[in-house]
Amino acid sequence: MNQTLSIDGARLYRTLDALGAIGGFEDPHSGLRGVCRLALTAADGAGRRHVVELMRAAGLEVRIDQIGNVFGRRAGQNDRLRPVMMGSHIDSVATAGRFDGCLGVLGGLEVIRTLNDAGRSTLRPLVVAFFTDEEGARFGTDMLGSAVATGRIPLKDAHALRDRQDLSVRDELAAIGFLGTDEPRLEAPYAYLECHIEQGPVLRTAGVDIGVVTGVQGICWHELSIVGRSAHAGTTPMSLRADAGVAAARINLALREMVASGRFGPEFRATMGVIAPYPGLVNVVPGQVTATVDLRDPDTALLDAAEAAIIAFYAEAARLEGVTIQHRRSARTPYVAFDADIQRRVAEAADARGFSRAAIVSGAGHDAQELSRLCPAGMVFVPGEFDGISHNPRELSTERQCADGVNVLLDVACALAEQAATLEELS
Ligand code: HGY
Ligand code: MN
Ligand code: MN
Repeated sequence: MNQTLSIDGARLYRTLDALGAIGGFEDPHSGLRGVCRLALTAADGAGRRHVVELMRAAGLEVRIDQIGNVFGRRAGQNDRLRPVMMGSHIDSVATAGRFDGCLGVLGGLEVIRTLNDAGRSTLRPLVVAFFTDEEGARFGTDMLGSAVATGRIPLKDAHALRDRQDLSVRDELAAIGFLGTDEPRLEAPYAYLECHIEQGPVLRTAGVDIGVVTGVQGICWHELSIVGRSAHAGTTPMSLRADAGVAAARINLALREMVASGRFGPEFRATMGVIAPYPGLVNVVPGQVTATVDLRDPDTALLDAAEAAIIAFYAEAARLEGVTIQHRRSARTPYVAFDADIQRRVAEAADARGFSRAAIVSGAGHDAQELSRLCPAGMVFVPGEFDGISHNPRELSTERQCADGVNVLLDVACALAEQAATLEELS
C-alpha cells in the first residue's frame, strides 16, 4: 500500500474550482454559483478542452473515441500490461455543483500529478478518463458514453439520440469537436476506480470520512407523452375536459403512494422530475404534458414490480382523465455489485490512513457500474455538507473531504498498478 505519497489537496481543490467556473451561473433561487454543463453543449465542450489541456500538461497521451469519451494515458514500466483506469464524468445537470463527476476525473489527474512530482513510475500504465453524458439529462439515457464503451448501448443508437430541440448526439459531438475516431468498445482495463461525492446524507450524518461503495441501486426511467385536449379554462365545463395536467398529477401522486405503501421495500424512491405542460398558459387546459418517471431500488425484483405497477396506473390515469398516455423506457440498469477485492483495498487504504469508513450502496448511477462489466471496478465516496445535497448549486465537499477520498484513490490505484502480469497477459 502506497504510504509515502499524498496528494496536494489545495491543488486538487483549485482544479475543481477552475473547472467549476466553466459553465458557471448565478443560481437565482439560492444566489449561489452553480454549474450548467449539459452534455455536448458549448459549455461541456469548453470543459472538455480544459480537462484535455490538464491531461496533456500532466504528460498524458490523450485519445478520443467515437462517442466522445476521452482517455489520458500514462505509460507503465511494462507498457503492454492492461492499465488501471480512474475516471468519471464532467458533464452536469443544469443546476449542478462543481464536484459531481469532476472529483473523479480531476482526482485521477491529481494522482498522476502526485506521481509525476515524486518521479514515481508504476508497473502498469495508468489512464484517466471522462465519459460522455453520464447524467442523461439532455439526451434521455444515463451513463451513455460508458454504456457504449462497454457494449450495453450500440454506437449507432447512441449517435441517433436526440434532445428536445431535435439535435442528435452525433451532430452535437461534431459541433463541439469531440466526435473522435477511436473505436468506442474499450479493451478491458486491469481495474477501474472512481472517486465520487456520495450525493446524499449518509456519510456526513454518521461522521464517516470514506464510503466503501458495495454497489449501485437499480434505475428505471420512463418518458411520458400525455395527450388530452387544450381548451378554454373558463368556458369548458369540467365534464368536457381531457386535462393532461391532471393526468400527470395523478401519476405523480401515485408514485408517492407507491413509496408510502412499503410494497416496494424501504429503499424504493420515485421521482417525476420533468413535468412540461403545453401550452402552459394560465387560461388553457393543458392539452399535452411531457413528463418523466425515475424509479430506484437496490432490489431489482422490487424495481421490476414497481415499474409494472406504475405502467398499469398509466392506463388508469388515462381512463380517469380521458387522455392518452404513451411511455418509453429510456433507461434501465439493474443493481450492480462492485468487486469485493477492490472494496477490500478501499477499506484497507482508508484504515491505513486512519480514516473512518462505512460500506454504502450508491443511490446515484455511475460510470463505474458500466465498467464493472469489463473489469473489477469499485468506488470511493466522500461525504458532502448540507446533507450531501447534489444536483443543486449548494453541493459542497470540503478540501479535506475531497483530499481524503483522492488519497485513498491514489493508494488503491498504486497498489493495483503494481500487480504483476496475469497469465492471460503473459500468453
Ligand atoms: O441519475 C443519476 O443517478 C446520476 O446522477 N446520473
Ligand atoms: Mn455523477
Ligand atoms: Mn449527477
